[in-house]
Amino acid sequence: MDYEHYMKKCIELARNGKTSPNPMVGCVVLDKDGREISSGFHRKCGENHAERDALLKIKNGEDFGGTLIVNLEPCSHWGKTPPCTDLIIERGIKRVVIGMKDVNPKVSGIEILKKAGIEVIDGVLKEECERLNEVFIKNMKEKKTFVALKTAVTLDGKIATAQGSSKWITSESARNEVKNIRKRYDAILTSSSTVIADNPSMEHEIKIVLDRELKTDFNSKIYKSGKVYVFCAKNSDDERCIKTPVKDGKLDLEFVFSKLYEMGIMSVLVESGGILNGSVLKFADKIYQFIAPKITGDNSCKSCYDFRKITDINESLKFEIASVENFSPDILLTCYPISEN
Ligand code: AOF
Ligand code: ZN
Repeated sequence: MDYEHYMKKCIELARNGKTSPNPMVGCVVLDKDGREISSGFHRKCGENHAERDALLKIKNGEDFGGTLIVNLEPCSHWGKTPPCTDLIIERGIKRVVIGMKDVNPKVSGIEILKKAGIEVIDGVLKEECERLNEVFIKNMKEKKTFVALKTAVTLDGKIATAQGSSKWITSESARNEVKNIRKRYDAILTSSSTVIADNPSMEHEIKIVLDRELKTDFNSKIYKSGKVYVFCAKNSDDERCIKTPVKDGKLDLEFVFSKLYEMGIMSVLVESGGILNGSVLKFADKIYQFIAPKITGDNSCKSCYDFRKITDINESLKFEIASVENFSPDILLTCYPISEN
């Protein structure tokens, strides 16, 4: 049986959900002869889990002796919804195929299914399933917000000319992809310098501006839509402002990211200039790097990561490139830091 095919389908279904802080989960059900009879996904935190969504669409009995495929170990606890293992057992499913084990300590679904005499096949497309729920995994294991960084550079790694001209480095198709990427994150984050230099609107439900001195004009486009929070070192009566400690002359990012987690923001996409990008690198779980086939000029052009001085190339931060995609004429590299960093 080609379970990988169905697991891919689960992953695709799962992506339809806007589930934060919950995981993205999709499910396919086959009857006892291996024919697909139902599918479902988790739409939103608090609503039915993928398994329940798929099973409730079919008449009790049709799925008797069938196989259930799901990208995450079924839950076995009472949360906002009842345990999925109860329903799977009740429906007489005889085999459950799982992508990855749940990192939520409350869940021990595999054990419970096995005890009920159900065959469990675990680890099908495990890596893809873990990538799908990388935010949930980080949140559960580390109790921290997942930090992604997006940048768009020229072949010589520049984001702007010395005068700050940066519109537009990448093509329309790349910029459209940025809109898709933003949708996957609970919030986007930028700096006062970017707001002042580019006056972007950055469409999103939740926007974060790091503005130590409160230099930005609150009439700038970014403040016109969505919910905006401003991290600053000054006292302010404006309810959007969050007083933040300063470290080495800059807003303390450790504080910022832990505050975001406290606020229930499980993932954030940083879109800013070289200085903030450089400081964020230490926290970045993932980098989206668009590259445009252009060359700007000399060293007066702005570099995309103003990080640190090093003398030995072995000291550089190292990444794994997870994918290379074409957004012609540009490309997108998706990178993950290597843990030895
Ligand atoms: C989901 N959707 O499809 C599956 C989940 O509070 P609850 O009842 O929604 O439970 C949330 C937990 O259930 C979640 O942390 C995860 O461990 C498990 N499985 N969650 O939101 C799903 N299968
Ligand atoms: Zn469940």
